[in-house]
Amino acid sequence: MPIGLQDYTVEETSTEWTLYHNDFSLCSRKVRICLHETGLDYESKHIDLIETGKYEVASKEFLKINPSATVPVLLHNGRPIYESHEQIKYIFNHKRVSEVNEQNNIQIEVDYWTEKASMVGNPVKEHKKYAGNTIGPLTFPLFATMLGYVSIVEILKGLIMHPIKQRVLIFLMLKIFGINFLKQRPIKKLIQSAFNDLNNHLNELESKLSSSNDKWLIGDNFTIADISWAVILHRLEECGWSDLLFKNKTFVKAYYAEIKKRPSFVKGIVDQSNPNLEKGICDLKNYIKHNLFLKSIHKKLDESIR
Ligand SMILES: N[C@@H](CCC(=O)N[C@@H](CS)C(=O)NCC(=O)O)C(=O)O
Repeated sequence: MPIGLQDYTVEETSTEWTLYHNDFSLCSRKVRICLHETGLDYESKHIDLIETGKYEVASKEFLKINPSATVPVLLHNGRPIYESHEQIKYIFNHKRVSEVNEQNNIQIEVDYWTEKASMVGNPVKEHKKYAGNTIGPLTFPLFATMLGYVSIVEILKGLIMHPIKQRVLIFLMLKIFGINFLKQRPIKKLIQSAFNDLNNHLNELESKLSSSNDKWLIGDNFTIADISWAVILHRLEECGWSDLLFKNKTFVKAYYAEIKKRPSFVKGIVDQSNPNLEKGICDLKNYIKHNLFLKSIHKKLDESIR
C-alpha cells in the first residue's frame, strides 16, 4: 500500500481538508491533535471500527477511500494521504507551524522520535523498533471489554468484508473468550514481550527528557514527536498499564501531565469519547482490581521490569 499523498482523488469535494477517523483509534487521535494544534478547519467523517460497533471501515464505500480498510485517512482537496505519521508530517509542513522545520539537527531528532512512536506495518511485529507497534497487543484487554458491547454478528460480517482476515479472527476470539483469551500462551507471550519492549522505549524517553531543560521533547516547540508520544502515553493510561510503566519515570509522568493540559489534547481525545470506550474502560478497571488472572498478569509484568 502506498504511503503519503497520492496523485489521484478518491472523492469529489469542495472541502480542503477531510478526515476519516474513529473516536477510539490511536492513529486517528494523533491526526486530530495535529489538526487542532494547527487550527486547520476540517470536515470530520467518523468511521466505526468493530470496537466501536461495526466494521464500517470495511464497507464498500470506505474501501473506495482506503482499500486497506484502516483509519485515519486524511484528504487534501480530495487526494488521500495514507499512514498517520505521514499525515501529521504533511499537516505540519503545510502549516509550517514551528521554526523547527528549518533547523536541520532538530528535524533529525523530531523524525527519530516520531518514527519511534509510529505504528508501521504489522502491529504484532517490530516492537523493538516501533513503540507504536507494541500498542496493539497491549490494547487486547481493552478490546476484550469493549467487544462485550458489540454484537457477534457484526464481527462475523468482518470475515466476509474485511481484507485483513487475521485481524477479524483475533477480534472474534476476543469476543468469544473475553479476557480469558489472554490466557492463551502465545498471546500471553506477545503481551509480555510488547510490555518489555515498550518499557525500554519509555526508559529511553525518560533519559531524553531528563537530559535537557527543554519544554517539550525536542526544544520548546510542541512538535509531531510530542503528538506521537501523547497518544501512546494516553493509551497506556486508558488500558491501566501506566501505573506499572510510569512508575519510577518521573520525567515521563511530568511530561504527560503537561501534554494533558494542551487544548488540542482535550479537543482531539477527551472531548471525542465513545460509549463503548467508556464502558470498556470502566469494565477493565474493575477487572484489574478484582479478576485474579489480570491481577496476576499485572504482578508478573511489574516484576519483569524491576
Ligand atoms: N499504520 C497505520 C495504522 C492504521 C490502523 O491500523 N488503524 C486501525 C485503528 S488505530 C484500524 O483502522 N483498524 C481497522 C481494523 O482493524 O479493522 C497508520 O498509522 O495510519
